[in-house]
Amino acid sequence: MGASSWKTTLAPTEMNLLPKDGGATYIAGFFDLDHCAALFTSLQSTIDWKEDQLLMFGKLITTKRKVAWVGDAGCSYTYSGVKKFPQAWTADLLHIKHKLESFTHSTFNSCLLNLYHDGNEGMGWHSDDEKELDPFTPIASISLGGTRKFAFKHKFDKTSVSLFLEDGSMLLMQPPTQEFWQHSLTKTKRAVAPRINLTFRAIRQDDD
Ligand SMILES: O=C(O)CCC(=O)C(=O)O
Ligand SMILES: [Mn+2]
Repeated sequence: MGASSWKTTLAPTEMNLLPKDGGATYIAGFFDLDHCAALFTSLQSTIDWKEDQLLMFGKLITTKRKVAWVGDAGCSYTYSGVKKFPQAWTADLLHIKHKLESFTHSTFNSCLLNLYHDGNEGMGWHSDDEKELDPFTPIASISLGGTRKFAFKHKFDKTSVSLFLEDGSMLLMQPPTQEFWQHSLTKTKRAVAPRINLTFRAIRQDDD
């Protein structure tokens, strides 16, 4: 394929990272670095961050990682056995949401925010496939702050794919990725800067 034909499809860095059963596209520099630093600071103070609570083996576990669930009124979300009610959108999040919506031609009504203080905090293998989520809308993931390793593992043949999510990047997970792949954010002993991740999602409100 000649370089001139790339422009009609995706840039080489924006190709599907998954070999089958879904699609994941990584876009470095979706936000420029000055904007990222400002967004990080602003999100730290405008969002009501809470430690996450997960039901594991019948016990309620509190994580060090902080989370927040933001969305349209009525977009409640249950994951790991705990029901979350949404905080209202902030100006920053609406700005990002609109940029993502015009880029992806999809509509998002909610966003899960995670704040990882250091490399001891990560997220284990899971799929974003809860019944409230519209399985036909992609999930758009924005990374701000320290670079972290993110991995996919196929549910059936265990094929794995990993990449580093950099400050200001966007990872777009297309249907039916959540049906066939799990993903995780790997913990690391490396010194890494704090990181905020935003995943924009579509909740099926009529199921609530
Ligand atoms: O922090 C990340 O990049 C992943 C977060 C994630 O998978 C989730 O919030 O469901
Ligand atoms: Mn996830």
